[in-house]
Amino acid sequence: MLHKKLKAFPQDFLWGASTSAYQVEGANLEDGKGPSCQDVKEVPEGTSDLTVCADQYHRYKEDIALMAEMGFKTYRFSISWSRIIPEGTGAVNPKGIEYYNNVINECLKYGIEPLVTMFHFDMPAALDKRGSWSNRESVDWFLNFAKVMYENFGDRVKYWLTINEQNMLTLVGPVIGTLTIPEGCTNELKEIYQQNHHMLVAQAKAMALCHEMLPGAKIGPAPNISLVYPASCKPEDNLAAQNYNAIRNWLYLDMAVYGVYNNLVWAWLEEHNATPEFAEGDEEALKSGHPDFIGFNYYNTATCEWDDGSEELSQAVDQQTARGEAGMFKGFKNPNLPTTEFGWEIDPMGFRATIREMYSRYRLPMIVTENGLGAYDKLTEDGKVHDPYRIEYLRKHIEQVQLAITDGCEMMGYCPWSAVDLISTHEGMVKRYGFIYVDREEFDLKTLDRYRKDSFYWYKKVIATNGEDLSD
Ligand code: BGP
Repeated sequence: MLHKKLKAFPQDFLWGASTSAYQVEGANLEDGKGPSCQDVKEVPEGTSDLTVCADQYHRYKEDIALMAEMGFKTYRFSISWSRIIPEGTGAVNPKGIEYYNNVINECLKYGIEPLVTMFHFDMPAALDKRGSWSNRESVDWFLNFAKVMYENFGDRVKYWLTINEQNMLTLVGPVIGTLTIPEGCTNELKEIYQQNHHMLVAQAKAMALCHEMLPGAKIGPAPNISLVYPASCKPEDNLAAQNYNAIRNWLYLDMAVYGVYNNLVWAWLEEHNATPEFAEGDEEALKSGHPDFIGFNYYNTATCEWDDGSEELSQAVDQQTARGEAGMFKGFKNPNLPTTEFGWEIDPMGFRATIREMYSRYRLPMIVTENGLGAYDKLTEDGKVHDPYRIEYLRKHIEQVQLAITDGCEMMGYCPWSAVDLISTHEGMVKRYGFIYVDREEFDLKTLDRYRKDSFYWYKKVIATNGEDLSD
């Protein structure tokens, strides 16, 4: 649709950026924090561990001051479960509560709305030992953690996100370092979708509890949504795209919003004897969630073609790689899209298409909780970081958000990844996303000083003009 006149971003649009606890905080075993699965995993060769990260635990004041300087309206960060409850269940760590109180208060001091992710890839290691999400009790563990957060922070936090990228936990758990399969398991697919089911129930219950305990707050899911294109206009490629859209995207949002399993995914799981078991009360619990909005991460679209099921397909490399499922779909390299230095396709127009599709399916306001470009940034001798490629990437994506708003989609905010440089899920420190450069290398911690990148000044102007001026 060509628009003659673009609609402006809403006056209360939440401009900000995102991070996650295990990737940014460091201090991973300090002040009573228990280890999470991220602290005990084997990190990919050549990449840093998660001991220090960007050291935000000790530098949150400086980081939040810089965010305030950029004019942030919101800061999306996550709360580390094992910093709050070191063993995952049981005793609460007062130092953990104190830390997040400080972060929240520091944000509010500058008028920055905290947007809190409750769970971002960091299951307490103690709970991993008890079977992680495979254990039915995980629903109660999570609900208890949610309650502790609502009790301690609910007087000030108005926006909550449940589980970051539950779809990626399910689809590419090993890449992120989160998949735990119990010994003796004979049907891995069933086990994974049982874990997924527990997360879905836990999420729905946490949303319902939020509404009960904090009537003024808003809560939503935060999956990674990438619209899937068919590789051609062949009818079978279109069916393949529908299959992958269901498995990758709609399963999670159909559940969060309507509390029902996507029928295509259910039929596929049936084929593999992998449908999850429902415990008593799950059906009602799933329908009781009712998110107030949808948070979603977008990096690029996916493309796939028909698969006739005759051969084994390669598995996904990471979050943004369309994998294959025999007889369902096969990943296809889209020849129309450029890629980042790390091989992820770049598709701003697909961002608009993704937003349009989500809005037509769910009719809920949406906030972008991640979007961004990972690159090898360089600090110059005079303390500058010239990142025109990031400015270009973000500009093109923000333009598409405005087009989607003009299309009639309700958008609440935009939080690119990431506020500050941090450790990537599996590609270390060298894959940088931040507006704020952190002076450290993969293994050499250097000064950990902060520097404003060129994109910092650019984003500051974007926010100051409420998205009207996107020029350099
Ligand atoms: C998302 C995760 C983030 C983040 C981002 C960039 O999938 O929610 O935690 O890391 O992707 O990915 P990567 O670090 O792999 O480049």
